[in-house]
Amino acid sequence: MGSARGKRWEASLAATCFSRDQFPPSIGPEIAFAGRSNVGKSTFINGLIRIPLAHVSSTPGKTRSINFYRVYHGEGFCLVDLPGFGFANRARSERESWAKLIEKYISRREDLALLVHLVDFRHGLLENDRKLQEWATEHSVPVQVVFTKIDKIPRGRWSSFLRSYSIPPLSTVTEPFLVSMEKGWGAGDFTLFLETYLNRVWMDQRKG
Ligand SMILES: Nc1nc2c(ncn2[C@@H]2O[C@H](COP(=O)(O)OP(=O)(O)OP(=O)(O)O)[C@@H](O)[C@H]2O)c(=O)[nH]1
Ligand SMILES: [Mg+2]
Repeated sequence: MGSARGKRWEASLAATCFSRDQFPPSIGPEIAFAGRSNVGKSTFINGLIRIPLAHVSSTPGKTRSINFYRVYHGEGFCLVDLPGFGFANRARSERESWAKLIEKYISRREDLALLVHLVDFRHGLLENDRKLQEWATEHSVPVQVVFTKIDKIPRGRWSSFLRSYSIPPLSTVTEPFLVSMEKGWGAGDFTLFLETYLNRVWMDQRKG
């Protein structure tokens, strides 16, 4: 799968933010990755840029800041790693401040072009996932659903799992993607989708 992909995207860390006033000035359209703690957001970003820039951990709650990765491809864009939500083992106040930071980002960030909503394929959309979908819809932010860790489910059950999760309302630009960064499955298809999506965003920007 990796060999079918084009040139590797050059990327670098542009900013690490714990509050809204630390968000960087505009550095192109932003593709943000959101989802419950431990679904594999940071792993997915590393898989897309094909170098381990984002920190990954088997302990949920690893990413606590919003991290902006600048990608030098086409006209330039940004991959944004959001802290995970819904992790019960953190203090309530800490969870609430993360949720507020994520909500501020989603509701006020003008450069946000697409919210990639990652969901563990074993669990499907839980209450917090539905909440995220509602926020995005309220703020007219396009969402693309990606199911992660599909290697944990036998292949023969993928389509029935997918059907059971695809009950409306499900906000997603195209059909949900099924990926496993552990195995490298689905990264190429998602990259192609993202390049097409970004071409449209850049074209719209040029039109003003
Ligand atoms: N089996 C399997 N494990 C995965 C996959 N993707 C990520 N993981 C593992 O899941 C764990 C969590 O991955 P992260 O990328 O840190 O998850 P995250 O969503 O960024 O987590 P937070 O930063 O805590 O919100 C790590 O142990 C990864 O190696 C996958 O596709 N398959
Ligand atoms: Mg992370």
